[in-house]
Amino acid sequence: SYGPAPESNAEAMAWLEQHGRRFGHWIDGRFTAPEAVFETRNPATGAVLAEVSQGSSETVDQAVAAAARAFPKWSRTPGHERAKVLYALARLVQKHARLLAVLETMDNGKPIRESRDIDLPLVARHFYYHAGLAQLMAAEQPGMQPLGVCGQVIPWNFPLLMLAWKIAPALAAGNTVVLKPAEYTPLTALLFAELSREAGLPKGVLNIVTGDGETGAALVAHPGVAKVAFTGSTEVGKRIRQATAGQGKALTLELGGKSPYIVFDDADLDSAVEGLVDAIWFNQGQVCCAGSRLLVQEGIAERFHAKLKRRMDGLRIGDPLDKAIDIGAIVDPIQLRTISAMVDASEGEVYRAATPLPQGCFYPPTLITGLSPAAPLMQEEIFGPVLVSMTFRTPAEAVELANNTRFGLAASVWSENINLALDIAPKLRAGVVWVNGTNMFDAAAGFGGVRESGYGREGGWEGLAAYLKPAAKPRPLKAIPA
Ligand code: TXE
Repeated sequence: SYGPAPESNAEAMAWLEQHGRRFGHWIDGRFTAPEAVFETRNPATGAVLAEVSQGSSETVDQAVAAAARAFPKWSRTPGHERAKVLYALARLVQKHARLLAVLETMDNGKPIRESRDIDLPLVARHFYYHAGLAQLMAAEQPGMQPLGVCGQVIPWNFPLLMLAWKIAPALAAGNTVVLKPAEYTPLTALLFAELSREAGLPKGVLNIVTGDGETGAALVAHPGVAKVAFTGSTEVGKRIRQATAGQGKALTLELGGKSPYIVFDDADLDSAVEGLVDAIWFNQGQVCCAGSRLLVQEGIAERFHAKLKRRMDGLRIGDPLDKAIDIGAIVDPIQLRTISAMVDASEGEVYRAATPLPQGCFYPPTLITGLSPAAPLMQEEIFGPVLVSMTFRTPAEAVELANNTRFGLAASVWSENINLALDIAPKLRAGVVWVNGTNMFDAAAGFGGVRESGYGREGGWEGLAAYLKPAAKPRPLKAIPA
């Protein structure tokens, strides 16, 4: 252990035990009896945490039916009443932040410092923000109404945060929800479901169906679902777009990325190195907008790589519950094998951090240089702690290389010359461009991609608008007294 003592998992284990470590789905405000269970494990130790249920198409039917029954009342509940429930949810997330953070870290393998200091505060912020929007909606979005039952499918890299991104706007707008968490990380969604009852969310407004891609596909295809929101791989996103195309369903997709991180020769190099640690090694690089493609100006490349390698060697890998850990476990051995195989097949020069690597589902921070722009690792999302690096000479070349990708989620530009940075930023094809920074998120700022990174925005008024449609009948205007 690097820290004084790892964060205690006692409360999280007690919660799991309270449920006999076996979970059904959350439908109509209660847990169903467990069915066809599968195991969810702690990737850092390999230990089974609990068994959860594999939702069938019948389960999805039940959940969609519950959400449809709850819709008429919830959609007509005044915005300020919906806001009350969202505020209560935000406060309950804060009250149980430690338990939620530990459970998240155990199920996902991410460092407790990240789940505690980044994920959980952003989750609470998302509910507070959308409570505010629910209250303002009638005034700000007159003539708009919710869509109906929303089917939401989320990934495993930020289980609770992605749940918040999906359900907070949906509920604020007056929709009801069936959400399917990822099969690797279902636990915090189930705990959250219990909190939703405590917060006073009426039964059926939020339903959680666990299971794998088949369960997700059944939800997406369900005729009772009016809108689909998906975050995950580009491959599955494309399949979902095809599946929903003929059904007239509203759709938002937040998919993969290969985001460029551009460092000019006049950048503050120490800050750029720190930013890069955050960009590619936050959450073991399992981040859709990870700055996974370094473009560094030729004249400083050697110096920058040397600084970066020193910093990589100092990163601490180990028990994710250890408060001093920088790098936790990879979410699952399957993902670990994928990352390993991609790096092993690379023709570049591979540098692995000289930091001690624990046994198990861990992968070291890795830097790969000497690849051509067309090399597979330059083009494909690795979704692990692996950075690829190349050099450029001129700003125009930096822009060309940065845009040489099928993705377009995020980008970072580092330069002390603000004129240069602000000239480059709008030329980058990406949903968000950060200047001298990275990974800056806020509930009020719409987030999303272009090209194969998906479309639609989550967060802000734009994100809320994705859960609304023009009202079927215009509201009669009250006569204005003369
Ligand atoms: O993703 P999937 P996986 C990328 C990343 C990673 C790769 C594989 O490159 O290495 O995807 O990860 C559900 N219809 N990202 O296999 O399969 C699934 O059950 C409906 C990037 O885990 O996309 C889970 O809940 N749903 C990414 C969710 O989709 C389906 C985050 C994501 O799983 C489905 C995750 C189907 N046909 C992975 N098939 C990001 N952009 O943040 C699967 N699912």
